[in-house]
Amino acid sequence: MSSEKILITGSNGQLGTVIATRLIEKHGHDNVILSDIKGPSESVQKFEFLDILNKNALSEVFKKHNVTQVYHLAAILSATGEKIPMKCWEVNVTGYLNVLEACRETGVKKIFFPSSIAVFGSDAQKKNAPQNSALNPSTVYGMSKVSGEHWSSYYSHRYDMDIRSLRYPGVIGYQSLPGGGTTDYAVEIFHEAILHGKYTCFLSEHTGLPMIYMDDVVNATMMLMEAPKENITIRTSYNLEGDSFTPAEIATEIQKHIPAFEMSYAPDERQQIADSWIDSMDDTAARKDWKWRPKFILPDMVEDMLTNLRELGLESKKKIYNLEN
Ligand code: NAD
Ligand code: AKB
Repeated sequence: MSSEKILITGSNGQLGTVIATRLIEKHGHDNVILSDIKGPSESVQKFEFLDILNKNALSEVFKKHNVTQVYHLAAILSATGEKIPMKCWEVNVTGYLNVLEACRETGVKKIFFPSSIAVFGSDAQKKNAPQNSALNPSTVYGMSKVSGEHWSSYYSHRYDMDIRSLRYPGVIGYQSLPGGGTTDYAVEIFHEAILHGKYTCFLSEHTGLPMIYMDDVVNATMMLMEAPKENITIRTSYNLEGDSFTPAEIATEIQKHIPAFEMSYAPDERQQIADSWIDSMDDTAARKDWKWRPKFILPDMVEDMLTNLRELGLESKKKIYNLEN
């Protein structure tokens, strides 16, 4: 069994719940410690209530469990971040610095930090944005991720820590619900298509954004974290591409499975955020350094989402929407 002790911050979120499952499969329940400010929805073997703004508590928990690796997933996402910008900066930047300092103090060397397409601003090349683009985001979330990328590089070089990072696209998965992002529509649309046969999208129909399927995100994260150290040439964050598409293109693909599905559009304040992001990015470095290749493009994602959400059945409808039947 694994000699690693892996702690996940923000483990109850959209990604944490799924990444935790994969890490537990690989390393065993005893070696994966979940943590969040809110309790888990199901009982888990090792869970700590842990606020990343409390640095002493982070150090105590790392020492208590002899932690060797941290997957730092706690954050406030783009749309929520624009409502509470100071809190977003505090959690995403001060919270990350607390994690880095607690790691340095307790000898944790290996850390995963998720960045985002939100690092790109409206001056970045829209299609196939290069790895080394100018990063001038217009959201506080994007600013916090640019800052996190620089701190990752700084701690890697200054303190010889092994910090690895990916610029995740918007993540689509059936396993969990998204938590306050601009790309959330691409998950909501599937739930609404199955439950009500229609969806009103908060982005306009031709808003192209980079997206990725949950299975690919988990695979990419594991591939990056397991790659030999000498293969890691980028210590800020790797561009990562799954597939890129618009709300209209998802709707058309859903209609192939649910012909009566109706899509309408009522763009809100999230449109401005999406407009400032790129359409797609160049992930040549990830492909070269640790052999990244996505498995899912839009038609595969749509088929897999609909199949799995249907298989989850009424139980999940009740859980997600609090419906009687
Ligand atoms: P999420 O919002 O679903 O989950 C974040 C979790 O962090 C929540 O469970 C929340 O309770 C927890 N949290 C918030 N403040 C905390 C604090 N002070 N201390 C401890 N925990 C706290 O987010 P997610 O979608 O799972 O995202 C995980 C990471 O991936 C984030 O860094 C996010 O920026 C990044 N990311 C996500 C996506 C996506 O589409 N989901 C895309 C790009 C990047
Ligand atoms: C968001 O929309 O905020 C996230 C992200 C792309 O970082 N899903």
